[in-house]
Formats: sequence, C-alpha cells, structure tokens
Amino acid sequence: MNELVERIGKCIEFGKINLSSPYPQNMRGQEGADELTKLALDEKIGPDVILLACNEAMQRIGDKFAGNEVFVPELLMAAKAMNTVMLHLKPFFQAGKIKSKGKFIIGTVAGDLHEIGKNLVGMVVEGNGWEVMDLGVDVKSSRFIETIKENPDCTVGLSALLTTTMVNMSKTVRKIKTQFPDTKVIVGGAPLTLKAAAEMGADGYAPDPQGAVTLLNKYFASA
Ligand code: B1M
Repeated sequence: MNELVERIGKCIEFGKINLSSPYPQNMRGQEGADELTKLALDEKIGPDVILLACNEAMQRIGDKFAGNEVFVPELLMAAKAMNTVMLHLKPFFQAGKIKSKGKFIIGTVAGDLHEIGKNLVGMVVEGNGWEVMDLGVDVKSSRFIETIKENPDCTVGLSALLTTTMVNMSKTVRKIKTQFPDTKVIVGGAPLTLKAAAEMGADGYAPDPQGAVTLLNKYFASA
C-alpha cells in the first residue's frame, strides 16, 4: 500500500483528525486525516484507494472494540477522522452528477447513530444522478412517512448498523409499505442480509453503495 494511504488509515484507526488535534497524545504535532487526504488527492491518488484504506481502518477499530481493546471514545474519534476524509472525497463521488433521475430519501433508523455508511451510500447515489434527501440518523418511522407524503414519487433507503435496531428497521419498512405500497424501500447496513430484508418486506437489499445504485437504476428502468 502507498505510504501516504497507509498513514491516512492509521489516522482513522487512531482518531487523528488534523495537525492541531491533541488526540491521540502520541501523534501530537503530526499531520492528521485532513492534511494527509488533501496531500494524497493532490498527488492524484484515487479517492477509491483512499476510501478502501479508510474502510479497512474502520474495520480494525471495530474489531478492537469488539475485543474490548478500545471503547466508545476511541470509536468516536475514529468516526470523526473518517468524516473529515469523507468531506474531501465527497466532490469525487458527486462528480458524475447529471440530470436527476428521481428522489432518494435515506436515513439511519430509530435508535441507531451510525452515519458513515449511510453518508457514503447517499454520496454515491447522488453521484449517479439521484436527488438525495438525507434525513440523518435515529430517524423515526413517522419522519420517513411525512417525507414520503411530501415526495410521493421517491424511493427510500434505510440503514442500520446494530442488530438491535434491525427491529426498528423492520417496523419502519412495514409502516411504509402499509401506507405506500408502491414506494420502493431498499435496506442496507452491516447486520442485514438478503433473507432479513425479504422477511421485513423490503423491496431490495444492497450490501454496499453500488448495490443501492444498481437497485435504483433497476426500479427506474421499470417505472
Ligand atoms: Co458502533 N458498533 N456502536 N459506533 N461501530 C459497530 C456497528 C459494531 C459492529 C462494533 C463491534 O462491536 N465490533 C457494534 C454493533 C454490534 C451489533 O449490533 N452487531 C457497535 C456497537 C455495539 C455500538 C454501541 C452499542 C457501543 C456502545 O455504546 N456500547 C453504540 C451504539 C450507538 C447507537 O447507534 N445507538 C455504538 C456507537 C458508535 C459510535 C457513535 C461511537 C461510532 C459511530 C459514529 C458515526 O457514525 N458518526 C461507531 C462506529 C464508528 C462503529 C464501527 C467501528 C464502524 C462503523 C462504520 O462507520 N463503518 C462499527 C464496527 C465495524 O463496522 N467494523 C461499529 C464504516 C462504514 C463505511 O461501513 O457502516 O457498514 P458501514 O456501511 C457500509 C455497508 O454496511 C453499506 O454500505 C456502506 C459502505 O460500504 N450500507 C448500506 C450501510 N447502510 C446502507 C444502506 C443501503 C445500502 C448499503 O441502502 C439504503
């Protein structure tokens, strides 16, 4: 792996946001995710290469968390560093912007605060020509319902990262499909599977952002 990309990954893993960030102590005075990502992009390193390294770093910090080697504060700092990188990568995902193909409403379901994967899906979908309305995290079913009412021609994307919030996802899917049977609902997130999505009554399951785009294009083509 390119040394610069490796350093960005380390900044994510250890939560080093930028040069002036005092955390972590042993990286004080060093460039962080912010400066190194700018540098990497200036050196024409592909945004996809940077993103892959960051995703791997998030996986590493997640594994450490699972093994009780780090705790919530460390996860939060890693997420902040990751969000800093994403600010730099966003324009690249949006570069393919063309005339809107339709509206895509996305949010992380009630009780769930994980936003990075959802943000990535939103960026990639937007870059593929959809108008994205991001409702944020911890989104209640009622908020999705209100937004669908205001945008009856939309497609909906629900994200969940916790096994426990899959229950809320399931409730949200059912409420949406009961009130708006014609509205397509796509679900995704680490604990989801095709089987779980089908059991919830969702129209589709996407394992990653590109999967969401493929489904959207399929619905769009058959509309
Ligand atoms: Co949390 N967390 N977390 N966390 N966290 C996980 C998810 C966990 C797997 C860590 C672990 O134990 N190994 C574990 C869940 C276990 C489980 O339920 N199976 C966990 C836990 C337990 C918790 C808390 C309960 C911890 C606690 O407080 N004791 C707590 C819950 C808070 C809450 O939500 N109510 C919590 C909190 C947090 C932070 C707030 C500190 C922080 C999130 C900050 C933020 O988002 N701003 C955080 C983080 C960072 C993680 C890990 C480390 C990284 C998640 C991430 O951003 N991944 C995560 C461990 C891991 O994933 N290895 C973990 C990178 C991202 C690009 O991937 O989100 O999977 P991901 O998205 C992917 C795909 O899933 C897919 O596309 C994306 C790109 O490929 N995708 C979709 C996602 N949504 C989609 C929607 C689609 C289609 C595809 O269509 C609509």
